[in-house]
Amino acid sequence: MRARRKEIEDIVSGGLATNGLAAAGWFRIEPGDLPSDTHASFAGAPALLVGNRGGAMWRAFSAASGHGDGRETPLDRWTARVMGETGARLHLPHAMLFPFGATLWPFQRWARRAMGIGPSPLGILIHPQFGLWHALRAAIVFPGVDIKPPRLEPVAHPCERCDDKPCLSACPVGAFDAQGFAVAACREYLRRSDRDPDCMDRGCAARAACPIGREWRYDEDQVRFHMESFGG
Ligand code: B12
Ligand code: SF4
Ligand code: SF4
Repeated sequence: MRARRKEIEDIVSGGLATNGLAAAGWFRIEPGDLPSDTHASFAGAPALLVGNRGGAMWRAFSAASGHGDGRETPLDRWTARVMGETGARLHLPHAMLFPFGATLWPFQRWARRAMGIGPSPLGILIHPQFGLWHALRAAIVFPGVDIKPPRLEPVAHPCERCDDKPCLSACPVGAFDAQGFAVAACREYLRRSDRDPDCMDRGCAARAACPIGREWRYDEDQVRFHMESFGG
């Protein structure tokens, strides 16, 4: 089956704009991306990545009824709902994949392929415009549909020109070094009663130290929500 990339992008972007989500780029699923042969039909299929940048998604999500209903993973449930509504408008065979849930899909690998961006020393992918203030929310896979992902233009990697790397010295427990991210040290600090009101209340100090895309920084409610889901 043939389909036009632009038409799909318009339907997806139209459906998602009011929810603060956006089409982030096309990529092709490679056989090595599949965690098991259960999804073999996805190998070679084109896919559209969906993400959020800055605080727009948070404002839409906070206003939605699912937030604060006391049940677990409200953002994941909201994302699945709005993506399901968008998918219903596509009238094309597709599968909706998420960066949460039982299957561990390699979303960062896909973002590198779809957007051309690279990792920061913190593990989070850095975008030349949005800095560290963007994330990945879904991938719409089109098995059996003939769509050619566009060729990527080269994308600047801000960390290559950042000599001081303030992100690496801002963490109060030195959780980031050449070995990667010491998750246990970070979580232990977040649970300490004598910690500064930083990190949990204002968001990861290492992430906040990055000068790129500061105007896209999440507001306090949003960072607190993410930090509580991560370390609370
Ligand atoms: C497991 C996981 C974690 C684990 C371990 C991370 C790790 N060492 O891999 C923990 C719980 C520590 C974690 C933490 C965070 N995570 Co996380 N995490 C994931 C998850 C669910 C799977 C990653 C994975 O294992 N993939 C499997 C392999 C096969 O896929 P991959 O793409 O090839 O894997 C890459 C990552 O593992 C990455 N990586 C390696 N080391 C680290 C370290 C960190 C901190 C991160 C974020 C990534 C990372 O490199 C791999 C090669 O590209 C992804 C969602 C997803 N499904 O991809 C989110 C994801 C990577 N996390 C994300 C984020 C934002 C965070 C937090 C910043 C959350 C927050 N608090 O806001 C924190 C960082 C801690 C902090 N102090 O703030 C984002 C990153 C977005 C981006 N711009 O790149 C993702 C993509 C989720 C999303 N919805 O967008 N995370
Ligand atoms: S502070 Fe510099 S090295 Fe660290 S993430 Fe930002 S641009 Fe990259
Ligand atoms: S949340 Fe705080 S303790 Fe954890 S890595 Fe970030 S700066 Fe370090």
